Amino acid sequence: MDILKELEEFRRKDIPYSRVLGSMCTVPHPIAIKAHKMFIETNLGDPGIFRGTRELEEKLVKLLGEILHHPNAKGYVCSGGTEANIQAIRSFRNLRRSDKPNIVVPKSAHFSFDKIGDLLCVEVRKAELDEEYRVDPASVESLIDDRTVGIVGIAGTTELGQVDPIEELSKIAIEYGIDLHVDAAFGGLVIPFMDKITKFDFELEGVSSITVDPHKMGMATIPAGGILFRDERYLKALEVMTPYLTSRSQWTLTGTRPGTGVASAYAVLRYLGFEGMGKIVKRCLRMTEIVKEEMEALGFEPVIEPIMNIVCFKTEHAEKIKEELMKRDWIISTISNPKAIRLVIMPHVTEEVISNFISEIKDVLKIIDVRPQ
Ligand code: 0PR
Repeated sequence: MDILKELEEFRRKDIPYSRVLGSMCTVPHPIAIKAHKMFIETNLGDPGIFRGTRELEEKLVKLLGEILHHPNAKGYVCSGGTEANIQAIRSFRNLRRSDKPNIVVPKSAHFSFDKIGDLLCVEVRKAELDEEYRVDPASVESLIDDRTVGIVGIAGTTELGQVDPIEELSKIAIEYGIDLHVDAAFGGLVIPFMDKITKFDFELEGVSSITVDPHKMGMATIPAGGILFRDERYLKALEVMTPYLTSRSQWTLTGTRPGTGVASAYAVLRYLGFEGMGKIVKRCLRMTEIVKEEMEALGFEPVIEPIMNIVCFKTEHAEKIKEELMKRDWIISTISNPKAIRLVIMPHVTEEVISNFISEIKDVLKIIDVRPQ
């Protein structure tokens, strides 16, 4: 029991989600926790043993495919958005076998694309954004050449939650005969449940693959990421033979991998259904609106009108505010261009959390004796 006490002590040092407004993760849904426990010993790296878990993974991929307008999408559940992005670009690269390959990503792309450049020896070209921080399709087009193996659009940018003009990127992809990957790690389980839907998924003909992470807005247990491809050809391009295992080959990046994310993500989506997910997403959007109004009343101005449940406020003192809040065990994040504080309004952010946060930030503003701008 001393061991458990020791563990508890470490765990107590962690900050509870009720004081976190700067994370794309959240408290797993209660049914996700139950499902996770049931699958705790599963290993999808050996699907011959975990036959049921493997079958469940296929069902989850189908469910995610249905949400993203392509029930026959092929893919698997991985460790998160980083692995999903790696695998998409790796597949594009392998299919083209170009000498000195490059990809074109928005300047707003998640830093996983810098890892991709390094790992896959692919040049990562960064396209300019417009004044609303969406990628500029003309800039994307100007960076494409005959060594370009794919382009990337983001549906729910990490910093601002902005959605790139995927429809236009899709047209460019078709015109140039290259693949388009959509990083919807965050937005993939937000946009489909919003009232105002922008086209971003397989509905658009030029979209070859999508990253969608249940461990973000899907309220699954970590790790649960998702990579979906339009057809099996893209998975085949990742295939490695596994002669001594129960399966002939595998196309995942990791070998041993948990079934817990599969079970927890599937349980949440089945339990809540489309309607239940919609309610949660809409509540997050309502809470975002409340935070925005409260912050505006304090003199802050949003960088862009929030598109989804992420909102950033311009301030020269972003780092100082973050630091002071951190001293009081509150977590927010910051962005640097423009200087701003960033709030992610996940399902654990209730009205009570918001009012606690606002009174704390009022105190911080007094202490550092600055106006927000
Ligand atoms: N693509 C996008 C658009 C993302 O925002 C992220 C992560 C990824 C890919 C990579 O996903 P994984 O981290 O699952 O590999 N975005 C979050 C961020 O950087 C990750 C995160 C989540 C960071 C929770 C902190 C945190 O508390 O904000």
